[in-house]
Amino acid sequence: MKSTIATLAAATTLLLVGCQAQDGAGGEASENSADSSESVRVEIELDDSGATPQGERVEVATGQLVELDVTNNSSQDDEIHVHSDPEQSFDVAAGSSDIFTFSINRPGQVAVESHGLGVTIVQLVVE
Ligand SMILES: [Cu+2]
Repeated sequence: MKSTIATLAAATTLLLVGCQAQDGAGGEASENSADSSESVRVEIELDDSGATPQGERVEVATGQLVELDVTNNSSQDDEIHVHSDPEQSFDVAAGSSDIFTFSINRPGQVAVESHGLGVTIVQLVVE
């Protein structure tokens, strides 16, 4: 009985999340991100202790728009480095936020790194 209630609660939560994703700003990175008609948005926060997310895998389709929504709360200017071919990098000054948009046309794994912090933020799995 307990587990039935828990399952129902989980299902309800999923439904609510689904609605919010459709009504809200949308494009949030999720398990369903293989739909290449929508962009994949990755919200990134940098501070002096590291990056959030850090090392997470994010699935994207080839050619799909990827939006990196970066907030740099650390005390240093940073450079976001996308290890695609050709590679790309984006500057984010300390205390600022910016959105960087790009797409990757070749399947494979592409690391997105913070060079200031020396960490991998996300690993894009391009299929
Ligand atoms: Cu790099």
